[in-house]
Order: sequence, then C-alpha cells, then structure tokens
Amino acid sequence: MNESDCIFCKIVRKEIPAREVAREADAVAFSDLNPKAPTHVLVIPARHAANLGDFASQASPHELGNLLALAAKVGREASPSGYRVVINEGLDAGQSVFHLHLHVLAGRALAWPPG
Ligand code: DGP
Repeated sequence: MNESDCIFCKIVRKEIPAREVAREADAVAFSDLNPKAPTHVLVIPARHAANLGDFASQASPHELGNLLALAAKVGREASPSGYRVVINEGLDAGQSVFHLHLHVLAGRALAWPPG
C-alpha cells in the first residue's frame, strides 16, 4: 500500500470526506465510519506509516508525542470521566487499514480486557 492508494492518506489530502474533529500540521483526527462507542475518533499522522512500529522507527519523538497528545485532547474533550486509546498492529490485532491510527473510544463504560 502506497500513499496514493491509502484511504487515510486520501482523508489527509481531503480527497475523500471525513467528519474531522481536529487537524494539526502533522496529524488529523476524524470520526470512525463504523463507531464502536458513542465517541469513536481515529487520530492519524499526516505522513504515511503502515503501523505503530514503522512510525516509531521513522518519526521524530516530537511527532510521536504530538500524535499521543492529540489523542489525549480528543479523549478528554469527549469525556472527562474517561476514554480509551487503542492501536491495532497486524492481522492478529485486527488491523484492517494499514495507515497508523489511534482509536479514541469514549462515551460508555468500556469493558476490560478488550477481546
Ligand atoms: P483497524 O481495524 O484498527 O485497522 O481500524 C480501522 C478503522 O477504520 C475501522 O474502525 C473503520 C475505520 N474506517 C475504515 N475506512 C474508513 C473510512 O473511509 N473513513 C472513516 N472515517 N473510517 C474508516
């Protein structure tokens, strides 16, 4: 999967629509198409990386930190009483879109552990 085919790169470039929650220089947050909680936002880096491991090895600590900070901002704004951040990497974890994304889930009591 390269950047021209990647669906999340297309959202970053505004080539396909998404319900954007936040946009920063190096990250975008938008509502998940298939929400698993009342609030389900995806936070992605603007630059393409297939998964967390790739991004962690390519991005600066600043970029990594910004991504996490944006997820925290989205989560706290959605629910001061709590939220969850999930990253799936690889098929065993159920990753289906191969552009790193942080799921921010909130708005209901979330079971632990996840399945
Ligand atoms: P994962 O299974 O961790 O790779 O999650 C991928 C998520 O991406 C899944 O919850 C559905 C969401 N998704 C897939 N395609 C689109 C899309 O075109 N727009 C939006 N907003 N979300 C999408």
